[in-house]
Amino acid sequence: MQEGRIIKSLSGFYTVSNQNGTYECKGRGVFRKRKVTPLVGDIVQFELDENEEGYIKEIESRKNELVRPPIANVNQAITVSSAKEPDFSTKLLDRFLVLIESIGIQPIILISKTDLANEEELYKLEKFKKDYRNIGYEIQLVSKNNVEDAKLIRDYLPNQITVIAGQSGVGKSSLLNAVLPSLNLKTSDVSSSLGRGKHTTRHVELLNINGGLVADTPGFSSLNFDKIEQEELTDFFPEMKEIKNQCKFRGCMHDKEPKCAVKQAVEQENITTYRYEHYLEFLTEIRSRKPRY
Ligand SMILES: Nc1nc2c(ncn2[C@@H]2O[C@H](COP(=O)(O)OP(=O)(O)O)[C@@H](O)[C@H]2O)c(=O)[nH]1
Ligand SMILES: [Mg+2]
Ligand SMILES: [Zn+2]
Repeated sequence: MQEGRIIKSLSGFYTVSNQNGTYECKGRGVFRKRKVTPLVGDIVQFELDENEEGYIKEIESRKNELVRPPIANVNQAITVSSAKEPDFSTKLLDRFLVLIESIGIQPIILISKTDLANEEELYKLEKFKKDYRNIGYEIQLVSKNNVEDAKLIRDYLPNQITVIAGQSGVGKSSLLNAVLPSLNLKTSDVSSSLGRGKHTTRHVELLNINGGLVADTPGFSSLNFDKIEQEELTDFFPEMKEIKNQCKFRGCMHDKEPKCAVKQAVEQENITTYRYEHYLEFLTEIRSRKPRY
């Protein structure tokens, strides 16, 4: 028996990698009975037969599990939003952040394509950068042709399993290519990548980059809040979570309630108005969700 990590899955075959090498493995029927399917990212015990064909025998318990894309044991998400093409939106960024926070993964924010922004736009982006840094987020303004930026990104990767989240066309693959040119990932021009369904990266694979594993498959391809309850939403806005106990009422939703610490913080400009507005919009979205049976 050997231990390894599944780094790729394709029609019932799993590529398992460890310090000895990379092996093509099958999952034996046991998993079907137990209703667990091996996932990319899983640590597994496997056996090789005389023909060097591998069989997965055991799956170690998972720290977490992403559904779309299906990856286990992710511990970091880099969310990429472009400065331009498509235009930067704090609302979309906050949506990604909430989804990442909701599965307990550490987010890193990259604002890409900053070479396309003019002076005024850059000034605004620097302001946003300060705002998010104040909340405690790691955030960088980057562009694919800046060598220093590639170095910055490279340093986030060692010993982590990282998913890259972000709309198509924001430059995810381009940034990874900048970090490691030999990857040679496909990039697409914006006009075609903005259309739906034209994903160049469909299968799930973890790429070995600078001592870490990275999924170029866009993380969080479903951007709805189906799995989030309204009572939890505050916890996914760290600056609100931090002070929610100071609200007068337990279970305060920071909406119409009096003596709300969150609303006070917004008035005192310790919480940005736009983040608070996004909180309220997301809350409305969750509240108006159709109940599922
Ligand atoms: N000017 C500029 N264009 C970029 C940058 N990064 C990506 N692009 C372009 O944006 C388009 C989409 O990039 P791609 O990496 O495929 O985005 P992905 O869909 O997020 O993987 C391509 O035409 C890239 O050349 C950048 O930093 N600056
Ligand atoms: Mg891509
Ligand atoms: Zn409150």
